[in-house]
Amino acid sequence: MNKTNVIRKKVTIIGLGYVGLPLACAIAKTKKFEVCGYEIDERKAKLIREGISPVGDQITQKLLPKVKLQVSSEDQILSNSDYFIVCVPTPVKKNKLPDLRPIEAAARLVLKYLRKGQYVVIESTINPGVCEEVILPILEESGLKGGKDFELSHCPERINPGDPKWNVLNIPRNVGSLSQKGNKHIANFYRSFLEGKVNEVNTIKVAEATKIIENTFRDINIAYVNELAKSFDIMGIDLVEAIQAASNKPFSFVPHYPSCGVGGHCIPVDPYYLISRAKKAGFDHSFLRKARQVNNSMPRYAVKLLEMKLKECGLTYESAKIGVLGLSYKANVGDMRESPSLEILRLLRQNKALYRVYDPYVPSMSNTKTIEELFSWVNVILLTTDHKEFVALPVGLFKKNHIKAVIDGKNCLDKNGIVNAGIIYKGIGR
Ligand code: SAJ
Repeated sequence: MNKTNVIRKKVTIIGLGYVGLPLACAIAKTKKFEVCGYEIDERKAKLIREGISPVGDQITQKLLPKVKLQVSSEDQILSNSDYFIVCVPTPVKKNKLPDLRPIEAAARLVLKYLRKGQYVVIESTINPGVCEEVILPILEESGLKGGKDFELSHCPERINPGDPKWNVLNIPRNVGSLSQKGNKHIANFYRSFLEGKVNEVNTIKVAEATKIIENTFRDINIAYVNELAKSFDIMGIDLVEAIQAASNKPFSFVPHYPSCGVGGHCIPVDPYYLISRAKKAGFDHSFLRKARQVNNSMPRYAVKLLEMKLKECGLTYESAKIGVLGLSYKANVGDMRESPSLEILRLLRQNKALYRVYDPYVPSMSNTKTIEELFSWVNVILLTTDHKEFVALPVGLFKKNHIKAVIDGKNCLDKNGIVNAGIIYKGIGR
């Protein structure tokens, strides 16, 4: 019992990954609730119990050692919860169709402990329809009625890994529920531990659609500049400079930049959820599918540029020694999910290329220990992740190690400096 002897409501978060763990810390920080976490991976659960965050989230690393969390990989921890918040992955299968098994398994766990008067919130990214067509039927196997005996809500997560400004506390959120009354309650529940605005939308489907729209918007805009990169490379126009110039238009231009590919567990995945659900309803999102094809073509495009530049400097796959800088999908994080680097390495192996890899955020998968060690062995550089350690690389390092060509897959290196040093440089659209 806490000081005021008020019985605190129990919140159980299912899935303590990059979404669930920051959320658990944000709720526990208020001391208004008894906060529990169900984490299927006992190794992660043990680390969290020891106050060590398995996710590189700044808020979590700051708060975890200070807050009280009960964490277990046994599902009994879900018993007597007043709120369940589901934060499990929603990936796609190899055939790019939604893989709802994790979220169905989470729904079945909740079903086991579902009682009248409880609230179930889904934070995982899902397409419109998943709550009412997949999750609700599972929960109603209890004989209880959603929107009446218990509430089902969707509050899409918006965690942006590695973002120094936006975090679980200050990011605005949207929430939709089966019933208006339940939605008001859940919105106020979130307002009791978040600083950001909590917006109530009219239906659960609108809430499901918001996140999908946000991420599909990003995917098509990246595909747009990736296709521009291919035409500007032929026309010899620096697309990156053109986009930077277009960005000084004070309204209605949102810059995105070409690169060797689109990775992560959101942007390259979420559009497939919408494509698949709309297809079931009889609509073919040909534009979204095309955007996915363009973005999926970029790793191969980067390797094509590499082959062009090898020829230009008189090298072949047999004589070139390629240094691959980067494994993770995004700058300054060690997350390799859907990373373009992995597809690029597969293509290099297919061509029997000689290569070394270095990613400071993924030492376990790097086969060199330092940037200097990699540079001392290679004669060509292929950058695939724009980590801050790579962006700052001095041109002298390239010169000292007699690098013949640089393929800049994230357009983040000192192009002019490298060119002026007499080294062949090729970016993506640059
Ligand atoms: N990328 C480009 N060009 C761009 C932007 C990104 O090629 O102009 C590539 C990145 O290199 C990366 C991939 O796309 O491989 C995804 O990058 P991202 O910055 O979108 O990073 P994510 O996957 O962490 O996306 C998250 C998402 N947040 C949530 O889903 C809650 C997304 O909605 C955000 O828009 C995004 O962060 C963000 O804005 O940073």
